[in-house]
Amino acid sequence: MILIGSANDWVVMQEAGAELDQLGVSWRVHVASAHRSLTRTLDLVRRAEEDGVKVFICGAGMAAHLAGVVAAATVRPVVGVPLPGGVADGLDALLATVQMPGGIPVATVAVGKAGARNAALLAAEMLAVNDDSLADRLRRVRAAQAAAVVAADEALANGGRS
Ligand code: RP5
Repeated sequence: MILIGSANDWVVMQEAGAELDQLGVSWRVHVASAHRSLTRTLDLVRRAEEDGVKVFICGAGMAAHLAGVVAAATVRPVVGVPLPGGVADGLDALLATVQMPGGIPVATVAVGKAGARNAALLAAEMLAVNDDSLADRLRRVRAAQAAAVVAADEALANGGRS
């Protein structure tokens, strides 16, 4: 399940949904602010666990406490995506997300769209531990990436100076 601290976060976090779609992993998204709607956020996490949600992806900016609050409320894995837009353009959210006290882990990825994408891939890798078909799809994504690098190299060589 994807949780975002504000509807404004979706412009970046939709990258995670797109990646999960590509991998054939079902997902849903909710706006759930750790600060503006704490009780509802905790209710969403509890109900998601009851519904069988296995991994939470949380994207938030500024004082980005969403991933930490969700991690405090579940023993399911939580992947935190720090988002740009605060006074330090994501560095603030990165520190807020990554600096969890020992005992309550949040797997924190890069700031912004790369992080949103990696959060989806990391969540899929967690699910793939017990899903060989999903593991194969992840391997195909890696192979496609490697092929794209080779294609880009060849295009540059062919169009570049000799
Ligand atoms: C955070 O505060 C949200 O995750 C968002 O990134 C940031 C600003 O929220 P808005 O004022 O844009 O709703 O809680």
